[in-house]
Amino acid sequence: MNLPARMGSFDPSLGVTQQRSARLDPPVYLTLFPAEALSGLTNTKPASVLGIIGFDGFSESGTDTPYPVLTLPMSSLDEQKLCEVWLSPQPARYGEHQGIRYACNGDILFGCFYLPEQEPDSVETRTYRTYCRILDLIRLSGYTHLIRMWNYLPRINGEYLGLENYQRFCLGRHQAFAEADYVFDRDLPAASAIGTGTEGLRIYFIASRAPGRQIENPRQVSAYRYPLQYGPRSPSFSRATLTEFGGERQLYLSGTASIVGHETLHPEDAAGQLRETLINIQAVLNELGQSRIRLDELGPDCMLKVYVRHREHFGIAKQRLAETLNPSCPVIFLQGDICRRDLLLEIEGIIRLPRS
Ligand code: 3EB
Repeated sequence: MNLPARMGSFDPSLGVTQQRSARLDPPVYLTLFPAEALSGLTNTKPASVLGIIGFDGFSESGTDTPYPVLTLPMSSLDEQKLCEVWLSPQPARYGEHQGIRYACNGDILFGCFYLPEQEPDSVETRTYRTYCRILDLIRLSGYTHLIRMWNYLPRINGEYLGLENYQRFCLGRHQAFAEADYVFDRDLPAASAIGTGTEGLRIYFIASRAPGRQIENPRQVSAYRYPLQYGPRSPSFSRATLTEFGGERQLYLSGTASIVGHETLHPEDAAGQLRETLINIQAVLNELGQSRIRLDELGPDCMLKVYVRHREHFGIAKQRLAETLNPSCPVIFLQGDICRRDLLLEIEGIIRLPRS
């Protein structure tokens, strides 16, 4: 596990604000903390925390923290158990809207939602209703631009009446965006859609007051233009969103896989899929023009999250990434199902860019 240097000296007795001014400078939105160090964090300056995302075994969920907390039922594959701590350079305000817990700070809104399984409703209906609530919240709150969505659903590759759960998820999401008059090549957020082991739909997201810039990958057909063979409604997400808030420029990179055009390459070859995925990520980074950055230049203020379908591919993924990346770039490895059955892995990222 690669960790930013600042984490090695993390002292749980320090408040977040002190911690930030001491080491997290300039303002960082996302940082990775050892899960066991969090108790120190939660007792101090909670208004600087936008939210926390934990993974399997994380014990904070359901507690009475003022900020949103979501635990994803996915195993971390590295020994060190980390969680995502979303921080705010300004004090945050907290609220709840139709079950969505959120934090906002004048620039962005960070929201989490957990919907337990409800038998009579289909995946598409549950997804549609959830997306409608999210779109409702961002309209009402003034943080009207969706930047990034993380979607976690059970049995993503499972099939019911001839339609996969992922395709059903895509139906519901598409309907909500279409009804909200989204312009698909301008307004779609970056996203990930990953299968987890247990029941319930879990979504977290970032929306902002200022629009981000949608970025597509010239090596890939835009997902929202995939042909019908992948499902009756195409996946509604962009390859990346470029944002600027709090004086920072960040690229939110969607889950990226071994797809060229619209087809999966290297089925059953994890190393081949990893190589193709990195080429795809570099292709998106190249779309940044003047501010383009090389994958091997990503530093401690970036983060990559790698999902592998089968635990046995963790070793090869970790090794190949270590050969490519700068060791200062943090990487989390999680076990999760990828939305296409023939995909073995997927990589998403948050990339901080030099100031313009
Ligand atoms: C792909 O490129 C791989 O449906 O939100 C990656 C990231 C994928 C997000 C989504 C799907 C999604 O089509 C799958």
